[in-house]
Amino acid sequence: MHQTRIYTDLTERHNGCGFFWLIDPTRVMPEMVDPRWERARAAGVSALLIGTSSGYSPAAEATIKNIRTHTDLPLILFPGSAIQVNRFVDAILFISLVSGRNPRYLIGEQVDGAPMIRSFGIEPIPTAYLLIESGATTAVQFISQTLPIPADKPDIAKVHALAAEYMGMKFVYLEAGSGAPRPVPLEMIRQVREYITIPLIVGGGLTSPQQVAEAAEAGADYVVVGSALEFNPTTGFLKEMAAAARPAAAKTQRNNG
Ligand code: 1GP
Repeated sequence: MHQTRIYTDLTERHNGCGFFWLIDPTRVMPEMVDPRWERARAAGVSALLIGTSSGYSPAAEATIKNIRTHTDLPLILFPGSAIQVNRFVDAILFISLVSGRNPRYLIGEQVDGAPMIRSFGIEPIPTAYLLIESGATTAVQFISQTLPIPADKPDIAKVHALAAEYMGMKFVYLEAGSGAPRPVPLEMIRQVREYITIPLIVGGGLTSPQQVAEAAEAGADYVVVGSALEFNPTTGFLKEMAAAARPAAAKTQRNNG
């Protein structure tokens, strides 16, 4: 049995909506140190997600190694493909792009990556990844050559999420895409949250504390923010964004109960 420590910590030990800060390792120089890394836990960040949909390199790996030495938060890889698996992370969102019908991203990359995950002793967290239409062609859509779920069709998102739960997935991730002009609709978040029992991650295009708070209130158990924290690289903004996730306090209790 593989380890489940990170997932257990994330899902049992926090109240309200958790906050994942997504860092794209290809956009940070390996020798650079972001002072926010050491402050992230105190700022209210639950874990750092490390991921990119645009290529990968040894420099990105050096960046991840560097981040590792500046935070005690869990580092969770959020990979675009198997070649991104590396030994410096604690866990990996073991993603299947279930909204699509491209076998490479449903099972192919997973078969390539699994032996490396095993040999590095990384915790795999089975995650159903649902790409939601957001008003633009996102990198994930283009690279994966899959159609996103229409934003006004929550019923389609619901049945994909339910099937994923029945397949044993531990998270459902509703993804509008990095830099999405429109985040995942609140009504879709609400309906999916009501329909399944596993935790729900929501990300893509959340740029303000208000948008984070709305996603949390609608039912997200974790929100993911990347681009906005690149555009505004202050600790104050990181704190504001993470704090905005918290008013949805009772929700995780409800889901766990
Ligand atoms: C993308 O959901 C994440 O995979 C985060 O998106 O960069 O728009 O915050 P943003």
